[in-house]
Amino acid sequence: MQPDSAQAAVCERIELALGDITREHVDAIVNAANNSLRGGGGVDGAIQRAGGPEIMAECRKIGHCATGEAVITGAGRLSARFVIHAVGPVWQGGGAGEELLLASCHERSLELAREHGCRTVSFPAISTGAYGYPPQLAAPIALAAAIEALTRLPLIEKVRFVFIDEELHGVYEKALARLKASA
Ligand code: AR6
Repeated sequence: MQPDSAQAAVCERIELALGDITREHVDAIVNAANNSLRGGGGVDGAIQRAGGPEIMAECRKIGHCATGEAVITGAGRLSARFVIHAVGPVWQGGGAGEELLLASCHERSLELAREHGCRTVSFPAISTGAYGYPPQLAAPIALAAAIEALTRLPLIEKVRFVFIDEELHGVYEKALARLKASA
């Protein structure tokens, strides 16, 4: 397979969906967490509420996660088997390594998923809420990072990006179409 068609095939393993990530029926859902793993609002709050206290108890034991990294816990009452807590960067204008950190937390999440035998993984739009990353800039980085990781991780069959917000869904759809067109 030529490199270009290989990338096009990888794009087919990415899906975008509108909905609540806590309702995903996948092996692992990714949480948009913070360094202290102490919970918060947004996706984090929704996951902790829907999954129950077991998730936070495990997070407390782990204690910390660096920006651009990810850690894994069980998923409590959720349908998923695991929650992968990824810490994206706070947007500071783009000159503080945000791009690399955003890409890296996606790649690390998928590597962790693979290490735990996951075949299907759902991501939220990490950093685009409380952390203020402009969605138009975050979308191509998050998607390209997932595509890059999937080329190395053939056992991961499907990566879904799930949006609670229709406008955000549209932004990621356009970015994915651009990446597909350039593949
Ligand atoms: N399902 C899917 N997407 C959602 C959901 C949901 N249930 N709820 C919100 N979103 P955020 P961040 C979208 O703030 O920017 C937390 O307090 C939302 O529309 O959850 O990485 C953590 O503890 C937004 O576009 O994550 C950290 O302190 C996107 O999810 C901090 O926020 C991400 O928003 C992390 O900030």
